[in-house]
Amino acid sequence: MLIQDYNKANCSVKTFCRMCSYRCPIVVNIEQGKIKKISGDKDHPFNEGKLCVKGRAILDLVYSPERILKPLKKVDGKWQEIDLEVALREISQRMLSIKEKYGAKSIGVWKGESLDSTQGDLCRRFAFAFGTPNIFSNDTLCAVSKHAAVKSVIGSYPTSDFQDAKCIVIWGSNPLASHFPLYNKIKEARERGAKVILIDPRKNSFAKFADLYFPIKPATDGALALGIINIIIENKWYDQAFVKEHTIGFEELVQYAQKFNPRYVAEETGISQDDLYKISKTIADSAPHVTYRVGVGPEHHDNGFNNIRAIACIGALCGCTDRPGGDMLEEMPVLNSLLADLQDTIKEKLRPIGAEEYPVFYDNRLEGHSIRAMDAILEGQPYPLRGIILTGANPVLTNPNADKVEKALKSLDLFVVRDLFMTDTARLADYVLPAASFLERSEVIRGGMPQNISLTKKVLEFDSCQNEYQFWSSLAKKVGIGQYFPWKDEDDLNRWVIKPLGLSLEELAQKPEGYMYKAYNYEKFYENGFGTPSGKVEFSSDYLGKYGHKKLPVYRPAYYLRGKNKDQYKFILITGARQARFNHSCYHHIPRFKKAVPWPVMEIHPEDAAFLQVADGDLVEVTSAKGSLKVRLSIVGQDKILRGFLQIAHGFDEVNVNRITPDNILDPVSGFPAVKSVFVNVSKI
Ligand SMILES: Nc1nc2c(c(=O)[nH]1)N[C@H]1C(S)=C(S)[C@@H](COP(=O)(O)OP(=O)(O)OC[C@H]3O[C@@H](n4cnc5c(=O)[nH]c(N)nc54)[C@H](O)[C@@H]3O)O[C@H]1N2
Ligand SMILES: Nc1nc2c(c(=O)[nH]1)N[C@H]1C(S)=C(S)[C@@H](COP(=O)(O)OP(=O)(O)OC[C@H]3O[C@@H](n4cnc5c(=O)[nH]c(N)nc54)[C@H](O)[C@@H]3O)O[C@H]1N2
Ligand code: SF4
Ligand SMILES: [Mo]
Repeated sequence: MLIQDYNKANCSVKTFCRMCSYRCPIVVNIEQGKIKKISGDKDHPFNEGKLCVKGRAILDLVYSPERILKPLKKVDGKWQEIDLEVALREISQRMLSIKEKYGAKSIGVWKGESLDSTQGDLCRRFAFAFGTPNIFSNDTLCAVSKHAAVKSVIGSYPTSDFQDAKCIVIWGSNPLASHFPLYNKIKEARERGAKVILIDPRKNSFAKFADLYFPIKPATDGALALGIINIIIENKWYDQAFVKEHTIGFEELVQYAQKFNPRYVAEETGISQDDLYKISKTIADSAPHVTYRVGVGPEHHDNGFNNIRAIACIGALCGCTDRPGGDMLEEMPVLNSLLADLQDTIKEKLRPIGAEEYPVFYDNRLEGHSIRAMDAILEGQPYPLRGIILTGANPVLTNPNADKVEKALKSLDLFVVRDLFMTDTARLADYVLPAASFLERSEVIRGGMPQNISLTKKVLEFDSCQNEYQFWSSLAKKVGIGQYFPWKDEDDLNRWVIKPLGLSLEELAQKPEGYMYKAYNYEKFYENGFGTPSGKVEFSSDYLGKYGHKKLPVYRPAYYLRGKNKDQYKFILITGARQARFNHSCYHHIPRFKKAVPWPVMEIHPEDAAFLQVADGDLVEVTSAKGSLKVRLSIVGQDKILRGFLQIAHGFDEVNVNRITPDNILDPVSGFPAVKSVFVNVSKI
């Protein structure tokens, strides 16, 4: 059924929630073109009808009275409504004049976390066709570091096989707040007898579902992982046949890991020698049915890349890779790619901002570094960046050093923002264009189940709210690259995307449970090897060595532990712990969410609070090298956070923690910023 038909009929449509990237299956009930109710799809095996608190607020998003429904242009500092066609024409003219003056690469395209899969690829396709390699995204802070780190060891990023797992190790993640469907799967695995281990400096809300919780000093996961490796090797608990046949660099790893004796590891991580032994033994006893999940916790430090590499080595050592109950290596569907015809041409000619400094990041994501983009805008180095078309992102709240982000974005010759709402980022733009929500588009997605793809349905439409396909294809025509968007409409594009599957769009649309393009096979390495340069698991990586990085997952203490500025600052601030109701800066406008959590609080240990002579709920000033922030305190339980460490969530506009996060302390391999180990002082107001 088409959107036109929904307008007339009373019907229910099966599609997917995209209030976060999990895409839980939903049923949308429509009466006369208006959505009356959305509920979880009980028939779908992925989540059996369960929705999280955000998934139950979809109507508050799509029908929010605060939505921008008309294109806006800033004239003399004030917003004026403008016709969509006129806005697109003006934007295209300004893009072309920037291109003429500075070259196409001076225009950047920026996409945020709310757009992925084909939606993200449309942005990339537009950029490449326009002739710029400068795509920026949330990926400068999200998942690329861990994906690249794990990929350097086992060749791709695994999916956890919770179904048969006997042990699940969670490093710096909170599935209850951030990964609702996984939380359900982990809970079920535990009911079947799996041991769940949580390693986190904060006893986060998931801890009550873990069998063992170990508080770790931030950014020391690498030392812990190498300590575990050392014990597993010394006791010969590793999978000797697997290591012999399928890995390289083992001898070097054995030698290096010897440095990580239990005493040193305990001192460095804060985890006792007994607990170190307990973690190692639990993993070894359950191997190969052990899977691990690395969250964003270990990523946001200046040594995260190698810490995560060390974590990945444990699973490989114990033979858990691509084995039942371990780390599954999914095979990707063969689909038509929106990038295949353009990517290589661009790659040969142009390097995006940040690619020279962070080539591992570039190799893994083929995009620019969004933090370095701010320097390019303000200083013109390595070349000027003068225009940005941004969609589905809010970097003033989500990139580090917000004052600098604002200053940079304000100084652009052209800044266009597409969003559903007037955000702190949109306020800086020359044009704000109303964007369609996920219910206003149809897209091909990888489902939550392995090797499964599905089609989401467009069930709603607002005039002037273009979806990504409509926007990029209409802008492409106006800047003279319309030939790269030959599809008649979104359905036509989706039809082309799935063509290699030998399945029609109509057939896919009729499979709300999705289409499993291939049955899952374990132990593919016997036949295909691993996706690394050598085809083996690489404990030592020549690829990383080639760029001047350490070949082994060498543990380098984070800057905050290395002593620099140690006397100047009293505390280390962790930022960005997820909250169930929000997705970064999203959904704060929903009145009942705003009422429940009006502002972020700063978590503090009771003894630190006593030392500062502050009480629960007090307003304090937190100061870092980048600025200061007034925030209310929450004195948490003795065992909830390590002494000397604090935590503030991100995404709140009035108390934007990224005003005080540094944009100049970055992991040398991945370029990820140390937003979870910020030196700060706290004073009472
Ligand atoms: N509700 C909600 N869900 C979300 C999101 C959201 O904004 N809201 N965002 C989505 C996105 S884009 C992402 S990337 C994911 C993130 O998902 P997760 O990685 O699960 O993020 P958090 O829930 O913040 O959990 C991170 C944990 O890491 C801990 N931590 C901090 N530093 C360290 C460290 O050095 N080592 C260890 N071991 N732990 C550390 C923190 O205390 C925190 O408990 O969530 C996704 N899901
Ligand atoms: N200090 C600190 N900073 C962090 C993190 C942290 O842990 N600590 N986490 C980082 C991580 S992992 C991530 S992923 C980033 C996220 O960074 P961003 O991607 O910038 O995050 P959002 O706040 O989700 O911004 C999404 C915007 O898209 C809009 N939007 C929603 N749906 C649509 C749509 O369908 N189309 C369009 N065009 N717009 C839409 C929303 O209204 C919102 O304004 O934040 C990062 N920032
Ligand atoms: S976890 Fe929640 S927000 Fe994310 S897709 Fe599922 S119901 Fe929607
Ligand atoms: Mo993220």
